[in-house]
Amino acid sequence: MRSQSGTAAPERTDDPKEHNQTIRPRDLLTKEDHLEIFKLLFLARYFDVRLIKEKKRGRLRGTLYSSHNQEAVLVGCLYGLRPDDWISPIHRDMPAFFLKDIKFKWDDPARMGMSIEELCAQVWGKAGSPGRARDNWSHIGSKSKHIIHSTSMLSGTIPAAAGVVYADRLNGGDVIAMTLNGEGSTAQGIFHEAINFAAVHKLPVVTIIENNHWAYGTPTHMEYSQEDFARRADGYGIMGLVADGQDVLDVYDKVMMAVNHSRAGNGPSIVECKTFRAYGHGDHDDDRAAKYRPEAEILKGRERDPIGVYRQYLLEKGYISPEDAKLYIAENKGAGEVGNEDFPPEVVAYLSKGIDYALTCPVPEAEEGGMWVFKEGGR
Ligand SMILES: Cc1ncc(C[n+]2csc(CCOP(=O)(O)OP(=O)(O)O)c2C)c(N)n1
Ligand SMILES: [Mg+2]
Repeated sequence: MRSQSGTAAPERTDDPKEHNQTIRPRDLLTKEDHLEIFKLLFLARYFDVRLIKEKKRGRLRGTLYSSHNQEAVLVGCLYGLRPDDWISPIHRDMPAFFLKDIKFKWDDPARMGMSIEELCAQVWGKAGSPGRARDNWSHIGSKSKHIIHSTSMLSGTIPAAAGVVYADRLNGGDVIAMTLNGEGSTAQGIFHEAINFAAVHKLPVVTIIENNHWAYGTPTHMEYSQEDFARRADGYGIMGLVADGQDVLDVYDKVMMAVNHSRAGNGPSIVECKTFRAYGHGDHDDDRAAKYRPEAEILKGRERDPIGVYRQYLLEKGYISPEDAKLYIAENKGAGEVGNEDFPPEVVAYLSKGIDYALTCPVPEAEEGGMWVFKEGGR
């Protein structure tokens, strides 16, 4: 019988010997890296709970798609990428737009990720946003920052990613493209077509499956009959790994193995990160989701909060002291229970700066409505 909730730690497959490696990617991380990763987990969580609070205060409108409880997947996937690697986030991955290429340079305007100001302006539908108020969420991209434009067509970014790296290889480049996808999107025909194309042409597309065990109101056991989605990789003749999506270092290890493998010319790879969707599909679905999902499943799926799991690791390794470990307890708290005091001050200040920008930024002029609809100067 397959489990519905995915946060019980999956059987470890990260034995270095199994991958012919003597050291794991995590072994190369410094203490500074670990502390930065910890802060980034807080930042992703704070983005989520603060937006919910802003909406409840009446300062924000539009649907929010929460990544609460899935932060280890986002941070673990993005932390080891090169600045010039491409990513394609989806609706569940809003923090990915600013987490790309953020490590140790949160405020660097030249970094290859979106600024917190741009992203907040996007959520508030203001003129300073990449989408210039056409949407309040993830329908954005940036050619210069190597972010493939997110679309509503699930899995639609995988063929685009394959095309990007195909062109790059023809030009002698060595970037990879990482696509982020929910497990539900893998039922799309285009998912198979694109991965097969990438496999045949040995293209460095790293496909992340964020298996949060629900696609809107459909549980995984009604979506596919395989326990580990990553095993589908066998059918394409490519590498497939399973990661514990609540453990940022396990995600980092598996993703970096896949990235290194794909970058080296061995073709695409799939990393399935087992996690659990904490709330509804979007906040419009929160109340219904609390009814269509058994309470015991929700509690089990959320018991291993990624911030708490990593705090424990840092403590055991001596990267934080027992006193420091008691500061900023954001885990296992919903937006209504958590406060600014539960987050490092720099995290609160960073997002607040973005929100202040968004609130004061004007909306675009109405005449802009036709912009980007027709080719400039065309008919
Ligand atoms: C091709 C396509 N079919 C259906 C939808 C409607 N839809 C949007 S999100 C979603 C659920 C996606 O589930 P999953 O891929 O598991 O991602 P999650 O929301 O769980 O992160 C659906 C069915 C869509 N956007 N595109
Ligand atoms: Mg899902």
